[in-house]
Amino acid sequence: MAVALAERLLAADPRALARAISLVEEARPAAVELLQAVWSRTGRATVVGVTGAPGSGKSSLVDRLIAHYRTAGRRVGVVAVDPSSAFSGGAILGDRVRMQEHAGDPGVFIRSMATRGHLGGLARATNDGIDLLDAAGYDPILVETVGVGQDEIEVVRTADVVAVVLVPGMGDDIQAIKAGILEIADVFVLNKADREGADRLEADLVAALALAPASERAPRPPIFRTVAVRGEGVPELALGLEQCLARAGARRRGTRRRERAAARLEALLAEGLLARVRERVLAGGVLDDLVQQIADRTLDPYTAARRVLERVEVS
Ligand SMILES: Nc1nc2c(ncn2[C@@H]2O[C@H](COP(=O)(O)OP(=O)(O)O)[C@@H](O)[C@H]2O)c(=O)[nH]1
Ligand SMILES: [Mg+2]
Repeated sequence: MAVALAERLLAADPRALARAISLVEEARPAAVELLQAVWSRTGRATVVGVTGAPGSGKSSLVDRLIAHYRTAGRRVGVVAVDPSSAFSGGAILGDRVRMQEHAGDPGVFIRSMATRGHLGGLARATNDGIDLLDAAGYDPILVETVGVGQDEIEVVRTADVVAVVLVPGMGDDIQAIKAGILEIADVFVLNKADREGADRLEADLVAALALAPASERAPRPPIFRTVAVRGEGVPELALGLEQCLARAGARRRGTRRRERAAARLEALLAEGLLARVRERVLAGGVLDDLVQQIADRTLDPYTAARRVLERVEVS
């Protein structure tokens, strides 16, 4: 079954792709076979991460970027991990109209994923989804995530290039969004530049970035102003993303890909080892006993963990 599906996927059959991503989301055993079968055909696409607060205009930007890449003749894949994503069929009329624009285009594949409820985690489902789109020949692959929460940041952190979207008047305080998200930006997008406060936001951002001195290896991220709903500034942004990729070069691409590979392998190992420990050491009430002792304070958690680990034979 997986082989036939893999063949259809590699031939860029959109129905096979949709099916494959569902298998991945549901963490079905067939998904593993499928990924194994197509793995050697992945790693070709450029992955562009777009992240920012809900409502900052990520989907609107992604929509305009799709149009930009389509004009250049590229086949575009989108994975949107955002509960408020326009691509999940948001109720706003404008969103539906935008979606329809690309709906009939075989050169565009858009998939939205829920932020919760993935067995094995959101990061795994998203990374697997990216690989499937990659195997099907979509390039670039745009990944939209809300820049809130560790899971969501983890998902885009290792994209080949990361755009962080900010909007004027967002709590009027750059500090509020500083944690974790400023650090992962290769490029900043000040969207909704048609609104008041864009100058102030840019000044605040520049001040915040000045605190972390730019080195040659990590230049200060460029800042682009956009009005996504009108497409203003989007060609400049797309060019900025290209330049960033070109400037960073093969070395950073290699580093990011190794980071992504390491994170994926470690996540699978952690999951697999825990399952093994549960099965081989903690079954038959052993886990409950240990938990009770820790809760009763007759055993400390460190000693408990050490005892369990001593009984695990890894190799
Ligand atoms: N005024 C203005 N509104 C925008 C702009 N970009 C997006 N919006 C609106 O902001 C809302 C949220 O946009 P959306 O793309 O769904 O944001 P997301 O949640 O980050 O994906 C929608 O109503 C958009 O029409 C912009 O540049 N200017
Ligand atoms: Mg969205």
